[in-house]
Amino acid sequence: MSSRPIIIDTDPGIDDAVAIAVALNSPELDVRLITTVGGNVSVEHTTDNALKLVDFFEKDVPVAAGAAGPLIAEFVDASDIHGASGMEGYEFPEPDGSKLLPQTAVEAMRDTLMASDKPVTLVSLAPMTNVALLLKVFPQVREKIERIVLMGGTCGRGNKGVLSEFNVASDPEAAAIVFSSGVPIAMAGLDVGWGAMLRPEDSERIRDLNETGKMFYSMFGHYRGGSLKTGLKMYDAHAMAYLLDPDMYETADVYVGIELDGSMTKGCTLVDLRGYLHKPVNATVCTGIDAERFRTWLIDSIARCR
Ligand SMILES: [Ca+2]
Repeated sequence: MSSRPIIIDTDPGIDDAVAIAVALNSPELDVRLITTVGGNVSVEHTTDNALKLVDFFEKDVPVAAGAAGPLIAEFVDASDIHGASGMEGYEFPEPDGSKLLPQTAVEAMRDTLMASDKPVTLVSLAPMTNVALLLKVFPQVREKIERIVLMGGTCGRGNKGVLSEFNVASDPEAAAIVFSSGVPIAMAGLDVGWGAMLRPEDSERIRDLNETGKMFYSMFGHYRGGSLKTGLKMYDAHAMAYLLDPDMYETADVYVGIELDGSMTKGCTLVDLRGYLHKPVNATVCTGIDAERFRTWLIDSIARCR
């Protein structure tokens, strides 16, 4: 099987770093471009972090910097979870910057998509500002997008608001543009991240695998998406896991609406599992996870890294 082309839009972010490591080292994926956005930390930091990861894995993958903040909402980062730099806990060499494209993220995505001889999967691991702008500014790219596989949203409780997830609630208008775009969407939300935490023994196995495992273990010690003792949430890795091994998920093809008006619910994903809203299906949503299989998959994936 030839490898599948993907573009990753991301805000690394410790769980982003795990997802990127998996993708860059998967023989099944051909990472054509990484684009960055302000999210977990500022776009300056997320771009720097993406460049560090590409250098760490010695991959020839270009990086393009995108939006500094949401379309309308105020920018509020998650440095309380990922540390001030976004990838706290490991000292990477300073990237030389040779992989950084002069184009903006949206231009680079357009160029990469239009130059591709086959449809490209867009993997969104961050607030969807760049993806929304891409779809609005360059609508001709739609036919080149196989689908958008995203980490975002939730079927139940939230991690930014009571019922809202960080990536969607950080830029609700962008998420609304993406979910109403007509491009096929697969959504791995908070539920699967919570349903398949990395246990202490899993983190220790990862540490002992290789250089990459040691790098992640030292970042895990600073990650506040759980803890090394209580278990770690690997949210963004689920987008990559769904892309590579969808059978480990239970899914439902449903309508997902993005709440834009609620004074207490703005940024909620209304995952209409029971069809109350009588709206056409716009997403395949992960509703369940085989946790044991995910953990084994993740450890095997990191074992393939340097
Ligand atoms: Ca992320």
